[in-house]
Amino acid sequence: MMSVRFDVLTLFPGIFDSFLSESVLKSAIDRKLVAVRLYNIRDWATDKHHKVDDTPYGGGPGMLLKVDRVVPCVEDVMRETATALPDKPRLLMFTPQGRRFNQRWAEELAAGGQEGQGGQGQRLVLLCGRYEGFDERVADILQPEEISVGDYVLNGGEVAAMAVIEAVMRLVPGVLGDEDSNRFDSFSSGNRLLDCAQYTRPREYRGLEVPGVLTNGNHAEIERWRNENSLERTRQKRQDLLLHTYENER
Ligand code: 6GU
Repeated sequence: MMSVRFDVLTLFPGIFDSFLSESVLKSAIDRKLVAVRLYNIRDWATDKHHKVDDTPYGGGPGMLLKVDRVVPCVEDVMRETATALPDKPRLLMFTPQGRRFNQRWAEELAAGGQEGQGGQGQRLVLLCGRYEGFDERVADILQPEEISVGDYVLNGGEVAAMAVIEAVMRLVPGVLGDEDSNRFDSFSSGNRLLDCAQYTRPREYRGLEVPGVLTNGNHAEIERWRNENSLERTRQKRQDLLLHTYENER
C-alpha cells in the first residue's frame, strides 16, 4: 500500500487542527494512506524565553527565524524520520522566493511513495517560515527544495503547506473514492486543458438551460462536446496554458 507522510515544522501547529480533522484528509489519515505530524519549532528553543526569531543584521523591518533554532529542529526531525522509515525524506522549505509549485511537482512528490522500499512510502518534511523569513544560512546548510505557491505574500508558509499537502495527498491511490478521478484533472501530466463546463439538476434555472447534448444520452457526442468545451474554455480563460512558453514547462 502506498502512503505519504508529511512532517510539518511550524511555529503555529494549531493552524492545522481543523484542516486535519475534516473531510477527505481526515478520511485518508484514518485509513492510513496519509500521515501528518506536527512539530513546533519553538520546542527547539533552549533559552528561557524560547526565542525563535531575531532582528536582521544591517537593520530593516521585521524579524528572521534564527538559524540555530531551525537547523537543529529540521535535523532532529529528518533523523527521526530516517530511523523510523527506510526512505530518505525530502525537505521542502516554504518561502516566497521558492520555485513555483504546480501539478507536475505534486505528481512527482506523490510518486516517491510508490517507489518506497518495502512500500513504506514517501516522506516529506515541510518547513514553514514566518516573519520576514529565514536566516540565509538555513538554506545554505540544509539545501532544501525551496517552494512557493504563487506570486503573492502570505504571513507564513502554513497555508502554502496546506495547499501542497492537499495537492499531493489526493494523488495517493485510494484517497479519492474513484481511482480514475484525478487522471484527467486539469494541469495533470497529459492534460493541459481546463475542465469542461458541468451541470446538474434542475435542467432549467432562471431561463438558463443545460446544453441539450448532455441530456440526449449519446455518449460519443457528449465526449466530443466536452473536449471542444474544454478547449474553448481554456482559450477564453487561460490562453497561457495553450502557449508553449508556459512558465511551468520544464
Ligand atoms: Cl511558501 N510563503 C509565504 N510567506 N508567502 C508565500 C508563499 C510561501 N508562497 C506564496 N506566497
